[in-house]
Amino acid sequence: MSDATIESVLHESRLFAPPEALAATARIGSMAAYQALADQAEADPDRFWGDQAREHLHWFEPFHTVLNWSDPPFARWFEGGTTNLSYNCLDRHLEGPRANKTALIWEGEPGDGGSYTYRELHSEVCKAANALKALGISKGDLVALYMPMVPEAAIAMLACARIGAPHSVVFGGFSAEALRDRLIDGAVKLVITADGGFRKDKAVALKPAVDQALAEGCPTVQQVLVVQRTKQPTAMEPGRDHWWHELVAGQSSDCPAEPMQSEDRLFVLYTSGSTGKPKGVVHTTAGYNLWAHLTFQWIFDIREDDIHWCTADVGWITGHSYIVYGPLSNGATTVMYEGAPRPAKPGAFWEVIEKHKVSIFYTAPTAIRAFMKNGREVPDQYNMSSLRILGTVGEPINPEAWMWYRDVIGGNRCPVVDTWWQTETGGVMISPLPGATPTKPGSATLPLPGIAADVVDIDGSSVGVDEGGYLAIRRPWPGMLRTVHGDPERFLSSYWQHIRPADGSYIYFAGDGARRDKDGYFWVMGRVDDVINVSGHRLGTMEIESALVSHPAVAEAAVVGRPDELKGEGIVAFVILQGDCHGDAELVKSLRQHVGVEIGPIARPDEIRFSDALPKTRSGKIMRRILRALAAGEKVSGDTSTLEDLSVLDKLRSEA
Ligand code: 7RM
Repeated sequence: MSDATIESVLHESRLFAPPEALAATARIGSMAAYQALADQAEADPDRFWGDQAREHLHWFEPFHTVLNWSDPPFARWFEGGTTNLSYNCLDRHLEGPRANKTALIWEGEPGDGGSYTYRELHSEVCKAANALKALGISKGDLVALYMPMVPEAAIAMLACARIGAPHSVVFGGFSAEALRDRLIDGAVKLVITADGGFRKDKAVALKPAVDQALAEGCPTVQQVLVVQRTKQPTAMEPGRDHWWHELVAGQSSDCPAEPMQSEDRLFVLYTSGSTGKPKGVVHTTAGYNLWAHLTFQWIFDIREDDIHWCTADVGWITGHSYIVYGPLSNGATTVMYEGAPRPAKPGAFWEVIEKHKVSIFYTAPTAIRAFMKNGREVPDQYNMSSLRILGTVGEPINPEAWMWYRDVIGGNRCPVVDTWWQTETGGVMISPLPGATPTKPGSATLPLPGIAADVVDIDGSSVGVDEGGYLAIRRPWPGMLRTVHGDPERFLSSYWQHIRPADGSYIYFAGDGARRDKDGYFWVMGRVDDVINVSGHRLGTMEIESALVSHPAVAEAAVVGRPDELKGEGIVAFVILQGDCHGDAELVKSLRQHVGVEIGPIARPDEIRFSDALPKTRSGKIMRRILRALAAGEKVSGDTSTLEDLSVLDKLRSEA
């Protein structure tokens, strides 16, 4: 048993019941209520999902079929219906008192900021949508966003959805190279960016990366729309580049939402897998909207006066679903913060909570571990009595961090919801319901109603209590990805061909390992494929290897994760150099920088070890298991009989 397993077994006996006051008022306020909903979904999924879709979304035209699963695993949900995500997030709130309710609170890093009511946000989105049309963007055209955390990011996403132009948000921390890959793969027509953003009290430029990506050849990109954020000097190419404040301000604030087919493409979001370049995960209109809406409502038990703050970046799925679409679809108030805690301001987050009276706070375990390290003296200086629910996402949370979060941030009053999900699932899949589910520190607890999650073996049979296996989903759900952009084969091989049931049915393979305890609670153990999770950011080892190998000094590279107290996982690269190259500190620096340029700073290896051989099987496959053990400083155990050259092991050991 690993330390982590021992730790979680010890914590299994600790149960935290939902606060009575919350259970009394929550939408789902008891385990019986949860079970009733889950049973209903299980007994008649079509009826369950159909009812939910009719209740929670506005339809221009009603759907005639809940789920078309005639060509599995390619699902079609709510066929025949037309709806619009931007309408559901804005227009439908304008009729009653919500029109003047705050929709978005924005807090800029330097201390500037502002807010938008639903009416104001609607008007800004309409103007931006008309600006997109003026730039020649129409239904079906892919628009990329490469943005800092400013309101225009959310406005641009909603404007795209409004006119039926799918968006592809690229995290602003990715490099020009990574941006270019995504622009080319998606055949993007327009890029929306900003001059820069504020990061750790400095203005960081963004537009030059767009210029660089386009200079190296992105033939489909015709125009660039640039938000002025930092006011730093920015080169603009006449005819191609347009300032947002010049183009958008003059537009009409009347732009009816385009009725979209349920299965029309809503967005593409790239995420790392175990092979090749990142995959463009495709989500579609109605199913994604429903799942973001429902999960937000269930998991945070949202109330009219809540102030919700999710600390993710809009460049990740968490930002899509729980900063923008889930909250706005529910008519909630959502907070968007440009900054991060930084040495000069370790209390930055707590200040935002105090200032805006945040009631729901959703962040990542890696952030919590960093706060723990600073000590409770920092958060203790702030009044955070407005908080009522705490959430975590992105990676397994160790019970210590969970307990600290509940105690120090939540004052032992607030339920902690540990939410397991993925870019591919569109919304949360396994999570406590704050008014119903007793929680155990470190467990994401139980699947949401309608989600047939299980832990299975390679044949798809459920494994026994406390036995490890693959985390899998047995039935389709509305928020599931529909395909991988431009590569349906990869969609099949990545998610549907790993687990092979004898009856030929399709089971979704999440890429994570997990176990269920005697109460049916899920304990997610982390990835079982070649994906590493650094501070909640998903990175493919192969992507980093390709980046390293593209450096002239590198002949071969193998990358693995190793446990890291703060980041969850750190990156270790084993590198074989070209004949005449010498592995010194200078080269380490240059290789790290090179990876930063190829992918982005988050992908830079923490450690680079030079070697003259890698442990390989006789068929030439790198034995990552061995490298992982070496990287973690553990003894290499298990079967090494397939190793081609045993002496490699000794060399790697002595060099470490
Ligand atoms: C939302 C998001 C997905 C991967 C996933 C897991 C890991 C996410 C949890 C978690 C344990 C959690 N999307 N993961 N949440 N592991 N407990 N609550 O993170 O596509 O970027 O990453 O993240 O490995 O497969 S993602």
